[in-house]
Amino acid sequence: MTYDAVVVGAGFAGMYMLHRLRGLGMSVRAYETGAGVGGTWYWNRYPGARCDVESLQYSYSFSDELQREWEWSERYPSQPEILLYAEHVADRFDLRRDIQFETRVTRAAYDETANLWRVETDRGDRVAARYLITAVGCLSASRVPGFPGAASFPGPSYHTGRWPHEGVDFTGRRVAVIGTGSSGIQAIPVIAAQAAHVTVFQRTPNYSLPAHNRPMEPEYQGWFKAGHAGLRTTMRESAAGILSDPNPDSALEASEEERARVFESRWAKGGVSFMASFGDIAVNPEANEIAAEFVRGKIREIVTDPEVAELLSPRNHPIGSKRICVDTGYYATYNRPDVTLVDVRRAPIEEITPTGVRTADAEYPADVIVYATGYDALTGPLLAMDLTGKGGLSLRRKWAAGPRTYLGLMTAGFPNLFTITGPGSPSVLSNMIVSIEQHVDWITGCLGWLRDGQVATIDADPLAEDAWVEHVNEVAGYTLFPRADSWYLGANIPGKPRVFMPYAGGVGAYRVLCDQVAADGYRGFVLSA
Ligand code: NA7
Repeated sequence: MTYDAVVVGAGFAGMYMLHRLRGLGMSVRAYETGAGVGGTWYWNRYPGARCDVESLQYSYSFSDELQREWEWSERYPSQPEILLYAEHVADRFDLRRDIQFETRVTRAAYDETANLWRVETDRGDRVAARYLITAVGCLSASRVPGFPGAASFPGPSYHTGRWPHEGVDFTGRRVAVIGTGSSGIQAIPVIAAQAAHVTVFQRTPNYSLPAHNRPMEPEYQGWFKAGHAGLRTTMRESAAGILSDPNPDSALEASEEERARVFESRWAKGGVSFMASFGDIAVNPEANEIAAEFVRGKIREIVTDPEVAELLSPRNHPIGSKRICVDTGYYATYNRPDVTLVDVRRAPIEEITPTGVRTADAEYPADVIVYATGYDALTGPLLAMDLTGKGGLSLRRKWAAGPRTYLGLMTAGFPNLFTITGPGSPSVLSNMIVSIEQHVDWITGCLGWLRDGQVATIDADPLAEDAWVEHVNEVAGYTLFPRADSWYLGANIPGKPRVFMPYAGGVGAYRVLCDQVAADGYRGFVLSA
């Protein structure tokens, strides 16, 4: 079977791409590993899973009817509600008939003679397509560190990103949670409320901001929907794709009182807009330290045991240089008598035993282990597929020293392969829905233009790619991101090249660049008839 396009993945990116490709009149097959749509939100069913972008902003903007008819029930959407929304979108736009579920794309190779991608799946499908479009997500390749003895643990163990659909009952159980990134920080308070005891194994404390989640105010929802068009434009033109009301003033130049006033009001408001308190927090280490110390002060206020408060206080990286977390009652959870915090930076986990977790200095009993240990981010899901471009070049070989793309949309030597929110684009530094829509719209525009001009192949020009990779690095160098050992840099995966993968130039500026490239007849791309 030969399709105009194969889309890999049916999360928010894959679903919208499928919708737009249909609009071009193309025949499309989408393959999805899960049994349903939703991607991240299909898999991440751990207790407390919630988006840290407000629900009204974490929703598609492409259909005015869709945004008018869908009602969000909370300020921040829970995983079940986002999944319901994804399912609603699939039904509303009749997407499922072109999606093959429970099917993983294992291999795709570019056939130069036929100018087709030949795609293979784990279900034995062998299909061809003119265009191959990956919508595989940035955080979908979950990772459990290879702790010795893990197989000897008789009780259940779960990774947050592969949570059982039927849920887990922790009542009366002793639970070990390994990892204190966003997933651990969201799950720990909810698990602690149910379990007999929770032991948290923390290697790096993270900065976490209160969500102050609450039921959606109907007036707020009404206001957003009425101003939909304008608000969406503001989001698209912003740095992170959200309405954060950025304050351009310098934290360094502000008086003590002014700083306290601004930080307190942002803290009280809740959510990630704290990072927009002052214009220099993300780029100036001294300004950043002022914001970081404010958060540490909050931790000391909330956590009653000063030693635990200090252990929870991040000191080895600037605030925002790792993904900022948003929580509900995280720090206060450590005031519970049935929650223990273990510092595995000082005494690392040495092995999992049949009765629990053993660190360099003690053994902690557990009935259940929760791995909140993250992902092989951005490149992981792409490299998990065996992708081969022109001349038998494999993507794994091409990206051995780190990902190389032009605009995060294409990689030279892999004609007609598009990577939605690929490395080198803002992706995880932004509201993913905004970045997804921008990429899908751009790709749709490009494919329509190619068709109208009877252009058979498009590929990134290696020189344009080199310049883009350099630009991505240069922009990252102006920020504080490279100062943290984060998954943005691949630092969480042993042996992964240390390269800052997303584009830190902001979604607004990036959109302008992409649009200019298109307006210039796809400058930096090689086109052939
Ligand atoms: P993250 O943010 O990558 O967090 C993973 C956590 O697991 C982090 O605290 C890690 O510590 C910890 N970890 C990983 N390996 C180990 C070992 N070997 N020993 C101890 N601790 C370990 O993943 P999340 O799922 O929380 O969040 C991913 C993104 O999803 C998030 O940023 C949002 O965008 C949504 P480390 O910091 O590496 O010292």
